[in-house]
Order: sequence, then structure tokens, then C-alpha cells
Amino acid sequence: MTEQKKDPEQLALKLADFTKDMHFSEEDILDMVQEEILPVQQFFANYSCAIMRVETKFKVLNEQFSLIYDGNPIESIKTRVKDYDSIIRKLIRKKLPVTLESIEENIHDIAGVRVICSFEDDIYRLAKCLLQQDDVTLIRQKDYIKNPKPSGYRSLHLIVSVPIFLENEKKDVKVEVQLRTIAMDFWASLEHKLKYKKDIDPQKMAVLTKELIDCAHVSASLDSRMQSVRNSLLNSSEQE
Ligand code: 0O2
Repeated sequence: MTEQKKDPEQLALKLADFTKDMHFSEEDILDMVQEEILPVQQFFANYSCAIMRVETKFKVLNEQFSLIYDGNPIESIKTRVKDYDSIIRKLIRKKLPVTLESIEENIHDIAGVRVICSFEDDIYRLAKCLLQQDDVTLIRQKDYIKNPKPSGYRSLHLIVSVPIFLENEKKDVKVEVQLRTIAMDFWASLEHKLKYKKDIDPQKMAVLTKELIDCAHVSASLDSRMQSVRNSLLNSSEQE
């Protein structure tokens, strides 16, 4: 997940080269490009702000939970703004117009926050706490933990909307939150690599896909056993 940004000055210099026989000064061209690029930069900056807001919410919950329960529920948080290429590819795949309005309306995962926990229980506890905050609106929830994908993929997905406060306006921005355990994340990272391998022999692909489905079962069982051990530990310390 990498963020791609075009450097307006680089672009302007390139344009200046192309248009050197015309009657534009380098400054004029730089201004023209800035004018074109600014709305796009602002558009993506809104998603970065929304990510910061949601990430902070999880950091606060992590801190608070660590005081109440035994240890921090969150192992790590990864964030990303989806890169232009993936957004445009998704629009084309869905036969949707390639405009900023269409991106805003139809692509729900431009801002992504991935929260990695050790235990499944913490995933649901954190999701519940996030969703009960009065500035968070749930748009869509997909529970691939209770209902894993045929590939074996497991995670809890929430599409939420949070307000960001700009110079003169308040804007609601969508963020995709993926909550998963370490085991689910480990599995998803490997499966993601396989998914994007184009040069692999179909027979080998079928074998590896089957192997990964098997691994998904093993990982689900590991999560459930680790959760049971933790529950037993918690119960026994409550009785002491
Ligand atoms: P990336 O690079 O992770 O961003 P949508 O069109 O997104 O609204 P969709 O496709 O039903 O609806 O979304 P879904 O399935 O709820 O979630 C999509 C994201 O979940 C993917 O993003 C992955 O991050 C993850 N995901 C879903 N299914 C799988 C899977 O089978 N394997 C793995 N490894 N990840 C999965 P992107 O856009 O594909 O990529």
C-alpha cells in the first residue's frame, strides 16, 4: 500500500519544456498546473486527515483499555491512502466515471486504517467502542470473521464516516477500518502476494490456493484456542 504523489513543480518544468516555443513564462505554467492540481491535493488531504482522526481514536482506546484490562489490545495500526492507480483501476472495473465526485461517492476505501489485535474479542470490543462515539457514523459493516470469504480471508470491515474540520467548512469523510488478529493479518499478507502473482503456473496456483485455504482453517483454530487460553487466564485471575 503505497501513496503516490505527483510533484507539481516537476510537472510544471516538464510542461515548460514542451511549451517553450509558446508565449507562457515558466511562472505562468507553474500557476496553471498548481491551479489544476490543488483540488486533487486537497481531495486526498481530506482522507489523510480522516485517517489521523480515526487512528487517534484507536490509540486513545488502546491506552484506556490497557488501564482497565490486562495489556494493550492493539498490536499495531497501519494506515494508507489508496494510490491513484488502484482508484482509477477500481472505477474502470466497476464501469464508473473517472471524476473526483465519482471517486468520493463510489470508492469507500480511499482512506484505510488497519488495526491488528492479538485476540478476536478485542476486535469486537474496539469496533463497538468506535461505533458508539457520536462523531462516527457506520455506513457498512462486513464481518468476514463470522463469515469468512471462500478464499479463507477473515477480518472485520467497517466503513465509517467521520467529520474533519477545514478552514471554513466541516466535511464528512469515509474511512475503511479493517480489524484483524495477528494470525489473520499474517495469512492475508501472504494470500495478497499470491493474488498479485501473474506469472505463476495455473496448476501450482491451484495447489497454493488450496494450501492457503487450509492455512486459514489452522489460523482460525489458533485464534480460537489462544482466545480460550486468555479467557481461562482472565477467569482464574478474577477468582484469586
Ligand atoms: P488493498 O490494496 O488492500 O486496498 P468495495 O468495492 O471495496 O467497496 P469489496 O471489494 O466487497 O467492496 O470490499 P471488501 O471485500 O469488503 O474489502 C476489500 C479489501 O479487503 C481489499 O482491498 C483487501 O484489503 C481486503 N480483502 C478482501 N478480500 C480479501 C482476500 O480474499 N484476501 C486478501 N488478502 N485481502 C482481502 P483491495 O482494494 O483489494 O486492496
